[in-house]
Amino acid sequence: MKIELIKDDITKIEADAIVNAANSSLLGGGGVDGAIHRAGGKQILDECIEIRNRQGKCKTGEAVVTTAGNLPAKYVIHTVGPVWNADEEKCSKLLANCYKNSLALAESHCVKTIAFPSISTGVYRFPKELAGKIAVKEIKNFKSKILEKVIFVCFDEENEEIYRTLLKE
Ligand code: AR6
Repeated sequence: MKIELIKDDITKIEADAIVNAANSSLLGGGGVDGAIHRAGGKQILDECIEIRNRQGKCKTGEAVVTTAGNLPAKYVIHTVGPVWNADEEKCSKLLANCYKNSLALAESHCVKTIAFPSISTGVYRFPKELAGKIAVKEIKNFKSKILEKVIFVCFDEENEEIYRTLLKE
């Protein structure tokens, strides 16, 4: 599986799936979540509401999938990252689950290319370096016959630098 790094707005990425750093309500918010819902249009929110009506809220570490409305991607995979707190071990495990569950869901939808933002490193204040390490580790550990390319989409220079260093190791 190929791994790429770019500094961009994830809503512009032409991958089969892009991942959204959502919250458990699935009803939108700020940051990358706000950007995806704004650019993708009402269809994404309508599908999120359907999912909520079917299964309730999305728990931290879990993921759900919708189509991508007006975005160039085919799917949006919404995953809920942990809000950073003193329990580093628990937060790390939950963040790892976001990547694992998003990748598994992508694979079950025959996704070949997927783009991830740096989940939890904005409003949820997860330390960027540790979040990057977890993201890279989970992607490298995921063995897939379907997925061909994972794109890390960094929005800020600090994350870009962190991922650049991690991917060289
Ligand atoms: N493209 C790519 N990355 C982005 C974009 C974008 N358009 N916009 C922001 N980022 P955040 P979280 C980066 O706060 O920490 C929302 O309100 C940003 O620089 O979007 O998981 C949700 O509804 C950061 O590195 O998500 C939740 O309530 C990363 O995306 C809560 O925020 C994640 O920042 C989730 O917080």
